Amino acid sequence: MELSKNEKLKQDSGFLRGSIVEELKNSSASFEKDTTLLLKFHGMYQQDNRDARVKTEEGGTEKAHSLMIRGRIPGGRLNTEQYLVWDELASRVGNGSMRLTTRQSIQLHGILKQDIKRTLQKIHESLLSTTGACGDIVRNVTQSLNFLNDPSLAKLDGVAQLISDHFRARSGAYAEVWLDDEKLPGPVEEPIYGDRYLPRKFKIGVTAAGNNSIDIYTNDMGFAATFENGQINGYFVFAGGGLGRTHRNAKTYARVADNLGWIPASKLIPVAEAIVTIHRDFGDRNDRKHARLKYVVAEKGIDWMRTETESRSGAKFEQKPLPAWNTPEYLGWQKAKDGTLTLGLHILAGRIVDNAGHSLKTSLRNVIRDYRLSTQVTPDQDLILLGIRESDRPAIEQVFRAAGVRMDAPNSLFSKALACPALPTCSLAIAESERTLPAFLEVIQKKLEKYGLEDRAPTVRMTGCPNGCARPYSAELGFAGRSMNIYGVYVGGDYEGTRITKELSDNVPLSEMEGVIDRLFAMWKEQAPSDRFGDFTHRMPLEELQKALPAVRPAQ
Ligand code: SRM
Ligand code: SF4
Repeated sequence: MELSKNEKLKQDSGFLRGSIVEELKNSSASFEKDTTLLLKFHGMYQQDNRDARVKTEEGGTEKAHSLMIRGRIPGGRLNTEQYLVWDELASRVGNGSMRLTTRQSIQLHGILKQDIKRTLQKIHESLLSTTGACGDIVRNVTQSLNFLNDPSLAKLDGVAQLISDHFRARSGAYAEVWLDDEKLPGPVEEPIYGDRYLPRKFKIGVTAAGNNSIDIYTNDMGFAATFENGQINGYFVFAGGGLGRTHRNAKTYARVADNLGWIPASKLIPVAEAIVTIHRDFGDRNDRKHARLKYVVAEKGIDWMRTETESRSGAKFEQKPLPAWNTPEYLGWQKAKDGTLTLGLHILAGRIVDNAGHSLKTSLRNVIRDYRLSTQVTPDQDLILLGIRESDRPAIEQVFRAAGVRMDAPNSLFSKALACPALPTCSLAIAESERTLPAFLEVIQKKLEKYGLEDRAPTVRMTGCPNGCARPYSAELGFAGRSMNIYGVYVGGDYEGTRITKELSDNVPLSEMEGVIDRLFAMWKEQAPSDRFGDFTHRMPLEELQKALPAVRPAQ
């Protein structure tokens, strides 16, 4: 069978080189379309600000192209210098903001083509990279939060790093193109990926069993460590999770990963490699919408997946009881086990920027620089400052207070809410998300207060299209853009992140949303006020919940 366009492009790219070097030399402000597909493997997306158009000499308008770059930052851990490099680049070559992501990374938007090489070099000099942050490859590895500096959890630093390094592209393309390293003699090989890499992206999370600060079930593969005498003695292994879907395409769906069982610690890499290569060999290379590992697991079955993983890795899965999950609260000041303090800062939709009366970016830079702090980005788009001396707390508080930055958790609705960037940067956005979130949350908060339910605010997550980047399908209440000002509404996920939502409707106009939320909360208050919203809506039959929808909805 003939290869699909993407597969052929990867195969013909000379292990991700394509014509990037040549195009960097020309005067065009943008890269060719095919090249933009390869650039993803190098950690960047060509975008245009969809609010802005530049005037052409002929009097028309055209897109103003720029690049978004995303870091490879295993576990979202950055030392002082690394944070400062991203901060400085955001102001110098980016659009002035840093965007913390739902996979514990950082994105910079608005970088011009001519600045990209030097930008990547600066990141490389700080011992971080952007390689493999996007593309059909293993992406940024997420890791549970260790805000109390727990020595057991700290063992996961090495695990996330090991997995990240193991699945890093071996091709010399990144070093040659961006870092001016010389081409190595002989054919460059990708021992794990091969010349067509994976059929699609692959996401991995690492945590301690019982600690679901990473939304482990939404990953292609997850490892939940168990401990004996403070050492990792094994892992529960999860495979086949993912959220991306397309409206009204039943072949695509969100799915929670299956628990394959427990393996001893020594089998970590063989099992990880077995699962990644199952995706490589069985993922659908003809239909990118159906190419994720979750479809292989769903269609071939969990027993097949277990047996195939065992035969490729030589491991044997043991079936053991899984500890109950919880999601630790990290916002605000806390005392770590080594006597230092940590400060978890809530960053609405992950956007670090200075606004009038709220100098978040500048104050963070000053505090991190002056007190030599390390940081961890969270999968909920927040930032934890680590290693603060108790004696420095008053001065740090003063800096944040003067900058208008609050240090405690805002109300529980805002604390847990997520939104993807959507408009104006995301080329796939069909509705607003990040920009509309604050006003949207205000409406929900008022309804919670109306019914006296604000202490049990649901996790609310919003996206500008069905791809699910801010994990709306594992929220208690999710919204995914269907078209401008129209959203799909999803309910029934759980606070612990083990369930996928059900679709209440894929077609609710924003103008009707307040009424829908009001009626849903009224039902919740009347029928199960002591339950969490996600548990209540999970239990209720869909037809009952759909009575909250407006009588007349837009044409399908
Ligand atoms: Fe995502 C594509 C932003 C996490 C599912 N995602 C995109 C792109 C790159 C749009 C594009 O392809 O042109 C978005 C860039 C927007 C912009 O302007 O910055 C984008 N995704 C994000 C981020 C920044 C959202 C955020 O609010 O933080 C997250 C970056 C994570 C990172 O650091 O690596 C982000 N994306 C996710 C997640 C959540 C996760 O991985 O934990 C998902 C759902 C889980 C999953 O993969 O199933 C997700 N993004 C997608 C998809 C749908 C994939 C699918 O299987 O169908 C796309 C579209 C695609 O790949 O074709 C996508
Ligand atoms: Fe873009 Fe859609 Fe992802 Fe939002 S969910 S960032 S709109 S691809």
